[in-house]
Amino acid sequence: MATKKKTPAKKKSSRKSREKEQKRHLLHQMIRIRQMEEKAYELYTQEKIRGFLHLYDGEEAVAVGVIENLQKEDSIVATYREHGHALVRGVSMERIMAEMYGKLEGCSGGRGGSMHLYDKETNFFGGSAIVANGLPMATGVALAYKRQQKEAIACCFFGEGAVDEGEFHESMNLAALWKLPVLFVCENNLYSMGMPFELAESETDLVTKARSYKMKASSVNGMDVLAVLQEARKAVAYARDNQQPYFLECRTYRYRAHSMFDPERYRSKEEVQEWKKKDPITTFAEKLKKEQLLTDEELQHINREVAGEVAQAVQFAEEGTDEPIENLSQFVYSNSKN
Ligand SMILES: Cc1ncc(C[n+]2csc(CCOP(=O)(O)OP(=O)(O)O)c2C)c(N)n1
Repeated sequence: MATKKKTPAKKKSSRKSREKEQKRHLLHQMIRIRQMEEKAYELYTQEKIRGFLHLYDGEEAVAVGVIENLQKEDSIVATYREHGHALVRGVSMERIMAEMYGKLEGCSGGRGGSMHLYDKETNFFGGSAIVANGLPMATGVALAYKRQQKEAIACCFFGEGAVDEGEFHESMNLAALWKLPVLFVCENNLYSMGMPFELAESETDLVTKARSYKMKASSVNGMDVLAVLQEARKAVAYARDNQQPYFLECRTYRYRAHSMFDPERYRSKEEVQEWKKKDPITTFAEKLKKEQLLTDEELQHINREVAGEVAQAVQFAEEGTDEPIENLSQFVYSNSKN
């Protein structure tokens, strides 16, 4: 049977509807992260979530824009500020929330908590409390992929605070020297706890720093999801096609305190407010409205739908199982049961 050729007008309209779908998907993903984090904050103040909690509000465009470009077989290594990365990678909000509650149904069986989300299904290798710890892990994963002749890449997210650490330099050097397919994504939110970036670095141009390892590198506005999406697309393709590392700096900002114990004496409220004017979600929603790809009603609908997902995740965590005391020594010693 002869296939009908699409007329230019039809082609244009299907391109437009694909574009609309993708842009709304990006917005939806960022809203999912934002609402989940807002709820986590609330639950922490109610002592439902305990231990440390590092929230990602303000930085959503980075995780969403980068992860959108990854394939299923690629892997992700992140930091303790990783709820959003796990979520957009495909770990369910229910399992993330249950993990924050320390319940058995959590993605790390309730053993990791907020900082140690892990999921084998989606190649999500955590979640780690140690600054810069993800870089050598991702480098090792990429080395394994290369030796197994897989097409996959390892994608590593870390803050600019990690750039001071020896592990950063060791990993960058080996990844470049051994030509490993790692995408190093630096989420430069300007503060490492209370330490401003410019007081910690002799070279604040991170692209220059990365290039000193003969690594291809670029920098992007991390508050703009489309800019991140496009730059990460090039970076991912480069790493995959050339079997080489790539360093991508995303310039962003965290709205909340470093963790839940931080009086925030290192910055002013005005500074935070200024950054909020560049909010990745509201600016993107406005842009879509201007382009007539989104209406106010549709935005409300997305927000309501996500609120329902959050409520369901909380219920799942509330109803989850506390680990029995007999399990206390499990996974601790190599000769223990299980
Ligand atoms: C090796 C190590 N040194 C110090 C700390 C204490 N610490 C925890 S978070 C943090 C700040 C890291 O900031 P950055 O890497 O910029 O990431 P962000 O928290 O801004 O996302 C520090 C110094 C740690 N966890 N590990």
